Amino acid sequence: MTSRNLMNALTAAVLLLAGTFSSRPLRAQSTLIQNMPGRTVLSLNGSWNYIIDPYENGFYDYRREAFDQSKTGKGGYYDNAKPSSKQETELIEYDFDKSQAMQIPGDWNSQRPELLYYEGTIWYKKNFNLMPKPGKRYFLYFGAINYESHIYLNGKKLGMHKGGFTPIQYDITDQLASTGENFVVVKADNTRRPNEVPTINTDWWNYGGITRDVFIAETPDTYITDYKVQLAKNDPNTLAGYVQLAGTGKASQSVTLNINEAGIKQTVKTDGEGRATFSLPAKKLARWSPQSPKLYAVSLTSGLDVVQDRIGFRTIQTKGADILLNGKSIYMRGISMHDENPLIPGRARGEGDLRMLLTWAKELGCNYVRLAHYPHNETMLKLADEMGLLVWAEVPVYWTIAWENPATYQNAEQQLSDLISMGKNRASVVVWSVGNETPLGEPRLKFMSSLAQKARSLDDTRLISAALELHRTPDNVIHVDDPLGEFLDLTSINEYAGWYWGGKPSEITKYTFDIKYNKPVTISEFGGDALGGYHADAETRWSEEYQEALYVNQLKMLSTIQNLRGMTPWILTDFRATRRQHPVYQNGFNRKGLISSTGVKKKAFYVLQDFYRQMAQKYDGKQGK
Ligand code: GCB
Repeated sequence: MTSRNLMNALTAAVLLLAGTFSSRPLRAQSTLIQNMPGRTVLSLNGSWNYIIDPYENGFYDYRREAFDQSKTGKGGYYDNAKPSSKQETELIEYDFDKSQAMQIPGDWNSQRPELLYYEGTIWYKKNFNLMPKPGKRYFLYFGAINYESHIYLNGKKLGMHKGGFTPIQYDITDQLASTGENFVVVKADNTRRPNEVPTINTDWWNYGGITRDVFIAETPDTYITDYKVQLAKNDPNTLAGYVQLAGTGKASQSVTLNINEAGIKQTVKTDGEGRATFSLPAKKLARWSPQSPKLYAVSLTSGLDVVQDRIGFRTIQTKGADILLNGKSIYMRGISMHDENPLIPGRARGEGDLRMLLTWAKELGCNYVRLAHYPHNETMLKLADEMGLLVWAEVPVYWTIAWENPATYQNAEQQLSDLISMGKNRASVVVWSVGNETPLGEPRLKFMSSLAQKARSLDDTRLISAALELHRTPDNVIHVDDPLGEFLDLTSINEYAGWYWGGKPSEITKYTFDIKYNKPVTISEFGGDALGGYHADAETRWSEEYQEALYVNQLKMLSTIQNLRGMTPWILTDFRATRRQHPVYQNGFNRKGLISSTGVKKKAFYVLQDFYRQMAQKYDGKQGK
């Protein structure tokens, strides 16, 4: 045994004897509990100490064996070890408390210049005080950690999670220290890998770290773990749904659904599995829509548990070429956006940033947003409910991922299930998108159609789509005939005439469309780059005038599509993208934003705003809203 090994073994033995630590097997993450942010919570947002660990020394020993898989389970940075005497005679080569700190939620890239391009591991540590109360359960919640996270509480592993944009929850009731003094350690690793979702190649910044809220939620021992309260799919006059309890007392429990304002109250009993369904007349409920985003205070009560939510009620369906919201044909005046605040620039950190993005969309005249290309913050969906914006929500099945790898599929399906769980009570969410610009081919069709079917099986009250590609023939016809289209409710296409192909903006009106499916068409992307403040003529790339002309001519060209019922041009604001290298015009930014990275509206913004005024007039009979 080398002296280093001996040291590790001794440290582990000492810790084990001290009784504070013991190794335990890896536990699977519990399934997502509905509406965690709506619970009584102890926020762990704020300052977290961190250690940059590119060689993963805090995770592996020098033979590259994972410490947390060893017999003692000890030796990693998650021990948060301290010398037992002031003289520091023990060898411990890290110290969280003497390390730097950064703000959580927040990506690491935008907080330290040296981390702008960093891809690898960073460890985080936070202390917190919590005296557990008898009869209560406690759940540790992370809104998102990009990409792979290993989470430890008081030196014990809670689990590992993959996927940078979905919530992570662990029941920590039995791991909390009786003294009330606890520490949580997170290993976040944003290394890009070929078999992951997304894969190594994207057109957005690989922001790492704990990017969304962290808190501990408290529930009674038997608690409401899941619920859905929405209008029934085939009967808009019925409010239908279910409640699922968890915990020892979940069977044969009364659960009361209460919507005071509408005089709705119903008590149902759970079955042996803790599940109860309800169904009651919904005639009294006003319908949610972008013009009138009515939300009701809904409460669910069972024993000691009460969950409050604000829920809107609407129907969404398609009929031939039409998208019907509450039975009425609509035009989806949308815009695409990333979960990024261009003014930082970095991942949006919470309600303030998100509200700014949606306020810009409203100013543009939108009734719809495409939250590309991965699940956005749960808060975003709640804000969209409140502000009256329809939502397209998506999973990061982007470009070319490992279609034939079963683990990749499982991962994509898990992210889709978590997204649907997060958004299923939000009136704003009307489209589940299973991916973006995926290439034709059999394994991909199997992968994507399975995802579409999964989405439908999890939630048949919303539309299913994906952003498809097109192909052109020399007669200037744009064909849309991707076989995946059979499985989708909307035919959505990304189309870059005037930027990646098709000549100058003034030349693109020569194209016509040949679309195989008689379904509503939405253009999920079109656009071109413009450097805010750079002015030239309409034929000079990167100028605001070029982008303006591109929008004018795109709108002309698209008006020939009979089934066109909406669009989400690319994109609301400029955003960071590593592949965008032009030193004058891009500088690491995709400049297709209608709003620049300094928050200034470009000329094309007003072209789209004007068009949306006309469409609002045509479909809703009034301006702007
Ligand atoms: C696309 C992608 C989007 C890119 C955009 C672009 O088709 O879906 O993620 O950022 O084009 O700017 O090229």
